Amino acid sequence: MGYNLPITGICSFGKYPIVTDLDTVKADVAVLGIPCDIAVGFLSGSRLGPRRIREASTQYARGDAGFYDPERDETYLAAPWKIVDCGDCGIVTGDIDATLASAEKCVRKLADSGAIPVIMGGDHSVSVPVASGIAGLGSAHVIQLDAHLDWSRGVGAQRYTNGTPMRHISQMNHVTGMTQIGMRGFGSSTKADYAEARAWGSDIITGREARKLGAEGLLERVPPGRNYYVTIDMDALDMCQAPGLASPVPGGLDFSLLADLLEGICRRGKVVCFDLVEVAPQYDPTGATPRMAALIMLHFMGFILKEREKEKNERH
Ligand SMILES: [Mn+2]
Repeated sequence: MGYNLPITGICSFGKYPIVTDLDTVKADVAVLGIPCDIAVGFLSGSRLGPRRIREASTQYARGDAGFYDPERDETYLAAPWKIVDCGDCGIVTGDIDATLASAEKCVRKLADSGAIPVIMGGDHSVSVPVASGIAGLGSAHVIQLDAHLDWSRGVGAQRYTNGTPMRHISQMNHVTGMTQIGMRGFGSSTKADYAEARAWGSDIITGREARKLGAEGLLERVPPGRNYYVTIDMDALDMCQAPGLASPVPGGLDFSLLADLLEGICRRGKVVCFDLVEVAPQYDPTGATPRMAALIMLHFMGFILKEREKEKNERH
């Protein structure tokens, strides 16, 4: 086969091995796409997120050697850590209930396998089956990075939109609390939604506060020592850093703050699952958004496994 260059071969996430039979996953991290964007009210297109993120990610593939980061002077994701790409869960065109049920089943299989599920949306409705799919991992504190609160009641009889996931997730028995970071912008959510989220017990940190606090200050607001499920809506980032989205908003976080925060979260407790949603690549002719998404995923996977590495070394 010759050299395994990024431009050759089959386009899996990070060029990691493909395992599409979810009953046979044996890995430390399992990447899965949920290409569903039928819950979006305005700009659809995030169904193409997983495909474009995979394509962008191949450029960075480093295989068993892992990734050296000169800023942290660490090598991440090197062997023997095993990462696999499980492809996409099945979706049912036009049927949100069937699609989310399919997604939940897939996420549960990954969680049961012992791998850390890493999920690519799709619109933010896919976080509902992600959160319910990891119920078997025990109680979890949810950390949401987003421009929007996503605590709406939905539209008419439709309870699932990309503006409702956090309300659904708050009702799950295994969810013990929530830190919501990055909220901002005119019309992001109603005053009543904010009041209800606060009354439920959510800690809401606006985009302006987040930039002021920095990663260290933000981490102090996260309850320590918990299992965390982290949901990254790419519109948490400033729209100039990630314009290919269903609902881009200015005044957001930049990559360095986000990366420092994700690294700190891994030290604060145990990240058991994360998802990254809302990349709609067709609105970004530069291709920067799926590229940013791929790099955020690789960094976060690296930070998570680095902490597990340190734990193992301390035990020996
Ligand atoms: Mn969202």
